[in-house]
Amino acid sequence: MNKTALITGINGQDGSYLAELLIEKGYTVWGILKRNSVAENQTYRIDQFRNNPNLKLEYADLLDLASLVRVLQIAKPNEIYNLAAQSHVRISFDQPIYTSQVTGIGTLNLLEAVRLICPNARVYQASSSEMFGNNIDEDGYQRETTPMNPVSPYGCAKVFSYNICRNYRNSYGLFISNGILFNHESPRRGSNFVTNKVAKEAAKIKLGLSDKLVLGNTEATRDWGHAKDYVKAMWLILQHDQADDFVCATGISHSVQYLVDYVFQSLNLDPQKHVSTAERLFRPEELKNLKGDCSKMKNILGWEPVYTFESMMDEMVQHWLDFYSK
Ligand code: NAP
Ligand code: F7E
Repeated sequence: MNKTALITGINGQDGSYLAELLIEKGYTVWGILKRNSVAENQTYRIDQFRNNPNLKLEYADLLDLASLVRVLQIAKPNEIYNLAAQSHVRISFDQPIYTSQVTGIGTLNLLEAVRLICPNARVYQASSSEMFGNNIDEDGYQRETTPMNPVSPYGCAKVFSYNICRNYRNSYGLFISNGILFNHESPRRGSNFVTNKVAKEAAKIKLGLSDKLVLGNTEATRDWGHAKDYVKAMWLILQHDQADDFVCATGISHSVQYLVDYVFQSLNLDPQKHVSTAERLFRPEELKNLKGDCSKMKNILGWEPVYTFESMMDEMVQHWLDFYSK
């Protein structure tokens, strides 16, 4: 029998790739949309398969428990992927209460709805490397056992969600798994995240449409993978025979400065002529270094990424060159 999945955050970066993957695998996919006043903005990342008969969309919101109950009642999912969040770390300092409500309490609303309506469904929670903050194991990596010490309102909200998922798993025997994913990017990434900001602005500079790129902290390092590889990990986590928590990462870390140099060099541009920094783009507290050890995921679930940092950034730069050359 074909499976049914529900994705919260279906029109986000990850939700759009995950929906494509699940439809390819024969799932019926339900997605919830938070209402936007511009109808065209509602589904732009999923418009290319919007008319697929196996894709079903409903208005609902993680902050509106009744709407979650309504959607679970009609969708009757076997698998639920909770990807919805206010996911921007810098913005979480500007909107800490809203971020805590959506990214933290929103998860609890969903778990309560699951407990009431479909307790046999398997639930994936989008946990984040931001939960570790500046804790690093002695060998320089973060992994499932690294203590969590978040340094942003977003990270604090994600730790709450991670813990409440474990609590509901242990208390009620629900199948709830956390994927602790390190940064993952793509041409569908919001262009206010650093990889896509650099790719977009460098392409504009190359085409003579702009001259400057202004950044915050370029010394921070991140472990960047491709969202297409990471949604495969989400699916594998829910196919495992028991609920568990898994880190997903590449194990390779680069600085923001390295990212800038790589992208500008790939376009034969000199970053020193175009790139500057501004204090307003720094964060009140910075997460300095991320590098993940995903041996558990590789050994137990057999996950392997296809993209490299370089092939991912090349794809993103090409996307913006094509976009602005139309
Ligand atoms: P994203 O592009 O920002 O997508 C977030 C999604 O959540 C959007 O579809 C958004 O809808 C939806 N949403 C926001 N508030 C909502 C609410 N109150 N009710 C219902 N839907 C709501 O994020 P992403 O990069 O795809 O990440 C997916 C998940 O993984 C997030 O939970 C994120 O925190 C987590 N995560 C991401 C990364 C990463 O590097 N990408 C790493 C670790 C964890 P609108 O667009 O209509 O606002
Ligand atoms: O920043 C630095 C910034 O906003 C990366 C989210 O998906 O991954 C993401 O969070 C680094 C930081 O991602 C700019 O200070 C410098 O050190 O692309 P980002 P993030 O904060 O790591 C985690 C795992 C998540 O879970 C989140 O949802 O780049 N940086 N200059 C900048 N960052 C931005 N955005 N803009 C700049 O101009």
